[in-house]
Amino acid sequence: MAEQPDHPRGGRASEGEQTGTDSHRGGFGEFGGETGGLIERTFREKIVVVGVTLDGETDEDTAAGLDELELLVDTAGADPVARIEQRRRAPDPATFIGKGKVDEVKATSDHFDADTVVFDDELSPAQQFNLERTLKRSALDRTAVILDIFAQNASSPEGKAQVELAQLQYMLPRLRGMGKKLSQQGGGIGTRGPGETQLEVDRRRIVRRMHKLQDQLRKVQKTRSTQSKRRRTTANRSIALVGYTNAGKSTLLNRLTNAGVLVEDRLFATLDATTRRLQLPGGEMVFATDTVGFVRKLPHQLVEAFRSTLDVVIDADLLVHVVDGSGPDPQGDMDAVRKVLVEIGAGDVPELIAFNKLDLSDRAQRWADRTEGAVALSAHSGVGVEKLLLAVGDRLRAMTIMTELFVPFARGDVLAQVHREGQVLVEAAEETGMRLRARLEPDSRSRLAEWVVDEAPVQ
Ligand SMILES: Nc1nc2c(ncn2[C@@H]2O[C@H](COP(=O)(O)OP(=O)(O)OP(=O)(O)O)[C@@H](O)[C@H]2O)c(=O)[nH]1
Ligand SMILES: [Mg+2]
Repeated sequence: MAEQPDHPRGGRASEGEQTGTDSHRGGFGEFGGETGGLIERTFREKIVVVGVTLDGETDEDTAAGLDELELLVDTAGADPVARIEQRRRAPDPATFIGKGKVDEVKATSDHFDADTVVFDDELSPAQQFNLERTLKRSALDRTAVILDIFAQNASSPEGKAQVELAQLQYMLPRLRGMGKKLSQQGGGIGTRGPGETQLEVDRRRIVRRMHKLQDQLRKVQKTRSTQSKRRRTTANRSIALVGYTNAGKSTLLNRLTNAGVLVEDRLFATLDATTRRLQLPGGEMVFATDTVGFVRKLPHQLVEAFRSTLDVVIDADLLVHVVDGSGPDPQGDMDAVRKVLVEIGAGDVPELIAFNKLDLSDRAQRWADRTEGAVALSAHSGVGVEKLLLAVGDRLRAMTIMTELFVPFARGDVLAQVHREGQVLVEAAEETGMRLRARLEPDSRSRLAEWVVDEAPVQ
């Protein structure tokens, strides 16, 4: 079980704290081989954001993407100062946007004295390299910004390892442009072989480090799967709270279990999984896990690296998909979350949708009314939380099969197994053994098939 993380404040210097110096470590979008964010940044970079509407997309898609990108930039600790949009049939292979547009971006960036230009779509290493050369400043993409936020928010050893792995994965194909920066961090004695270029040395160092991190994470994963197996044998079910970042997952876990997880009006406040026991209104105990939030265009490097954390989602019996029902685009949020769920292999886990922040807007209720099986609630005030728990209980019970069994007295081991794996509702002694009525999961039922005498329909 994860402990409540000590939250390192992501660098958000207030106006009054601005010093105008650049004595910060790393910096927005620069990776130093370890996660950043532990040192308060002393100034906020100025950012121009750029969005492109490609064939099949609408201007509204681009505007919504840029709104979110500005929020991400702000969360990362920088200030968006201008936004530029372009419609194109397809991205320019060399510079993503057209040549004339590059000039416009350069002029705007000069005008605002911007430090960095951030594109809403992932740039290829070549595009990034070419853009930086022409714009004479850093050119980054949404992926780099999200990685930067994750780096600032990572606090547990596992979280840090996962973020670093994702950063290195992102960095590897971009070494050409970054070669100089990396080399300055020093290869040192023993890292240079005869005839090798610095680039090859850097590449080998990065690959070695990635293998080390992958090993480390595999070990964590192994411990976690042993723990989850132990949980399973206690017959407790598990639910995972999933959803868009800032939807209120941690607030809900705290409301349900007093878990004391950090809650913040900030994107990606939670990176580590926290699991707590929780009693449903029917008396059953379940394990509830709060985990990392998702976002549109979540970098695939992060999805890959966060596998060990996201395993709890794949293993869950039921997902409680928390949606900000007061937000501008709940449907878009849900679609983005589902896409990630499919990507991590949790597309088939049953889902119960909870439209949150009912206290802020009635729209949460309207969304719930027109969504099959969904509930509306406020994790903040507690309204609707009881209804959610009842719905969770119903859904979990519906997944079990009411089964009648007869077990001879001599088979105390089987009796114990039924109690361990299922929920025994009736138990009566007969002449030669015990007759039981129990709710069993399909797996348990097949293991106990020898003792099953009747199967009643689900109630
Ligand atoms: N008004 C209102 N605010 C809420 C509610 N639930 C959560 N919030 C607020 O929404 C913000 C995000 O809440 P969190 O619980 O941190 O959200 P999260 O889904 O865990 O977010 P990440 O961990 O960043 O992905 C905080 O400012 C909460 O106080 C609610 O029901 N009503
Ligand atoms: Mg959270």
